[in-house]
This record gives sequence, C-alpha cells and structure tokens, in this order.
Amino acid sequence: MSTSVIRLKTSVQESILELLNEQIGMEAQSSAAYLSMAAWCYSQGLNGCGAYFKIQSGEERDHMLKLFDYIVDVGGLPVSPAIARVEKTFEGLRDILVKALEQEISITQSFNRITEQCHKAKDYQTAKFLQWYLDEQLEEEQQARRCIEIYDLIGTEDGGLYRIDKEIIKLKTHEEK
Ligand code: OFO
Repeated sequence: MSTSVIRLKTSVQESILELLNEQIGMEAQSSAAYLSMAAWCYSQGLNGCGAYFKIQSGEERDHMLKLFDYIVDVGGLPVSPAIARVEKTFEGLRDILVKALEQEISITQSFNRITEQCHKAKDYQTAKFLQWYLDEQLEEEQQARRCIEIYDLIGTEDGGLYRIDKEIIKLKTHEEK
C-alpha cells in the first residue's frame, strides 16, 4: 500500500495564506526591480549606488524567503513566484531613487492591508509575524527618503553625482547617521 503525504489542517485561513503568497510575489518583484536599478547604476559608473541596490535586492529576497518559511511552518503551500518584466532604463539616478521610495511605500501599504485582514480573521499569530515587516518597512522607507535628501542636498553640480554615489552606499555600510 502506498503512503501519501498530506498536510494537516492549518489554523491560518486560506484567504490569509493567499495574501501571504501574493506578498511573496511582491517581494520577488521588488528584488528584481532593485537588481535592475543596480545594473543601470553600474552602467553609469555609479558603483556605490549599484552596490546599494544590489544589497537591497538581496534583502528583498530574504524578505520573500521569510514569508515562504512562515507559510511552510503553518502548514500551507508557498509559491515560487513568477516575475513580471522589470524596467531597464531610467531617466537618471533621481528617477531611480523616487521609484525606490514609491516601491517601499506600496510594500508598506500592502503589509498594512494584510495585517488588517489578520485582525479581522482574529489571526493574531500571523499579525505578530507581520509586525517584523512593518518595523522593517519603517527603516526602509526612511532610508529611501534619505537617499533623495542626499541627492538634493549635494546636487549634481561640480561632480556632485560622484559624491552622492559615495554617500548613498554609506547608508548600507552604516557610516551615515
Ligand atoms: Fe521587502 O520591502 Fe522593502 O522592504
């Protein structure tokens, strides 16, 4: 007689699992978008920003895997997400920095929505898990805003882009604060 492996019932509602899986897709898309931003920066000689976005891309993948692991832990089935095409050309570094901030804001809004649904479903365990992401988003939005401030404060006159590039990577190496 063959044995089949079945997943036991989970306390996390199917609708919440679906939202978490959608978030996996969002984190993967974010990771891909940041990698594309890194590629563009490197192509412009902006190696500090290239490194900044490459690190950010890795962080987004980590966020994705943390969600993946949680779904496994609660007995659900996580997805391996499909990635939509990402933008490859940008108007300039400031355009990228603004897009990065907008991306982070939409991710924060998404986590707020999922957390709200968890509260409605009385799924306090998942809501507690999501608190880590909300804390992380506070930091990520702050960092994305700081990049734009650095850009605007230094300006692009007199080799400013070179200095902006040097300052932005410091946000990841924690030399700036
Ligand atoms: Fe994972 O979104 Fe930024 O963080």
